[in-house]
Amino acid sequence: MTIYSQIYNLTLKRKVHMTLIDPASQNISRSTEIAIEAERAGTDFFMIGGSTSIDMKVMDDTISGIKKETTKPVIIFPGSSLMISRYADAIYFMSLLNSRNPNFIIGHQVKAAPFLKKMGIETIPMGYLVFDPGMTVGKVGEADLIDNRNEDPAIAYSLAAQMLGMKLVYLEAGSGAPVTVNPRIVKAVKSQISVPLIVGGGIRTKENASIIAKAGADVVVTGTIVEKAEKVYDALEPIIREIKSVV
Ligand code: 1GP
Repeated sequence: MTIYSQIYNLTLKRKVHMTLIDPASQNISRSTEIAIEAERAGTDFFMIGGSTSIDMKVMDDTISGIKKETTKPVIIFPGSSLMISRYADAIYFMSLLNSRNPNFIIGHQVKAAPFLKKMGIETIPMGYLVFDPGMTVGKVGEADLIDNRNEDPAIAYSLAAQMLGMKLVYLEAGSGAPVTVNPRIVKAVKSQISVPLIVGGGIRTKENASIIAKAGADVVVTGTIVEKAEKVYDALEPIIREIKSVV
């Protein structure tokens, strides 16, 4: 079964949690340790990447290290065309639709496509939308940040993503954001699209996670929490339990 089918089928049954591990934030053995603890805490998928560009060697070493020690699928969450690895199970073939720079919409994708074809890795087309406050990805991705108070632009972008054939829509507040994407916006977008909806950025408590899942996120992503926590399992387990309990 493809990784996309696994994501899709799981979202039909319950809310899904993904753990983002950014190889730029720690060394390889710490990334592996985080993955082991996150799996023990019940995460469903690993997303490896971030907005700081990392070379293929670090991506290869991080992903092969994680694959050796864990069983959940690994999906690349690329910040550039260099962030690819043959060890991953799939890659988000993502387009930052609200970037002012065409490289983030289609440029990196064109560069990476021939390599991805050779690797034979599964590509999952995803519309990636960065909201105010945007944080590093907003700056690096030169995003024309989407208003976090007004549903209409968010709905229009999400519908455009789906109409372009993208199989996932990701609403992003930015890693480490002081606020999440507005739950009102999550709800409005969810009511308009039929592809799975991913929400991330600034989710650090089980209360936040619950609000975002109840608003309509099919997949909730957390990253910073595992980088900051001394005890990854203790920090993550209550959040994941909460997400999975939302019906
Ligand atoms: C960032 O949405 C992810 O791309 C996760 O954000 O690091 O704030 O959990 P956090």
